[in-house]
Amino acid sequence: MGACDLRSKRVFVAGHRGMVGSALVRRLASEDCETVVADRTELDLRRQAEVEAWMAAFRPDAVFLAAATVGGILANDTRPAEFLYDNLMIETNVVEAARRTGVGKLMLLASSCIYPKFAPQPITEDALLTGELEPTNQWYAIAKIAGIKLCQAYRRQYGCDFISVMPTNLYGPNDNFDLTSSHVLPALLVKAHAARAHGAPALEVWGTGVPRREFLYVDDLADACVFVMKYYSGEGHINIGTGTDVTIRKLAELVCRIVGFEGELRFDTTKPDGTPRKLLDVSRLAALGWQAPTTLEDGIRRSYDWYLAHRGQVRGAA
Ligand code: GFB
Repeated sequence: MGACDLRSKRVFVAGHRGMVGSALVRRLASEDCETVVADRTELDLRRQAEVEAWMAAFRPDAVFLAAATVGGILANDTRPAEFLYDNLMIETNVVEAARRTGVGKLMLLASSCIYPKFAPQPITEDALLTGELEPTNQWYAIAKIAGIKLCQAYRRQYGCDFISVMPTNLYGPNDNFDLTSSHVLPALLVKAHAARAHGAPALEVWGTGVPRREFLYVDDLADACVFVMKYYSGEGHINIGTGTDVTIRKLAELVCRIVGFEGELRFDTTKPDGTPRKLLDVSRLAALGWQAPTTLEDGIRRSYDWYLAHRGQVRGAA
């Protein structure tokens, strides 16, 4: 186990239609490897027999496990069974099939919401399982914690080079812009765009605006994942973030400035705030030699440009 050279390798990106998977496919285009993907119509990752048959047929050398049922705070809170069942099944099936077919290296992508609700900030990797989870996303968190543990268990028992990374809140091209299931950043872009277009006096922001969040542009995440895949091997998971965070109020103000909406912000405190803060400690990643190149402002501008160019095709577009 050790460094993983992707040259001439067949690399499976599970979840290539999602925001993260599609960014990984874009990033891998500049590596000298063969990227393989499977459409949802031909492979349902929640079905063990389908996953095992597909993996046996395609025999990838490396796997990025970026497939997951994901969503924002409301989707997590209202669809607990899907978030738990889908994610447990996807992880278990892909990890076991990877072992059976001799995959040389696998990376599982988890999420910063696996950490305790009141973890000391910035959150180091060691904070895992040291306290209670945030209730709105505990179902997703439990599934992702199981995924990390799966990778560790397969390392210990079978010697598989399976690793996991913990991305912070992500945004970028191919994000989900449906206001009922999206994360905050795409939601604010849609709302600010619609508010400007309709000359609305105000824009509604969920919660108090006080929580703090860290945001990583998804192409930076993909670059970090490829970097970690190549140069890291170990039982401990690695945080991936920018190392800085903002309040939701500041984020909304920044989005409004970029979109050109000049009305006021109205906070809907009947909606949940979620965890007060989740800023990742990224010193382990920095020590390996990677840091995020894209500023929040640049990333939001690029996301907004992407949204404007693809508005006709995305769910929930205004
Ligand atoms: O991005 P978000 O949905 O997820 O919400 P979490 C972040 C913060 O933004 C919360 C506020 O305090 C929301 O109340 N917010 C303000 C909004 N306006 C809006 C809006 O219009 N839409 C949304 N969605 N939020 C998720 C977890 O937590 O983070 C997932 O539920 C996952 O499991 C993801 O881990 C990264 O950051 O609170």
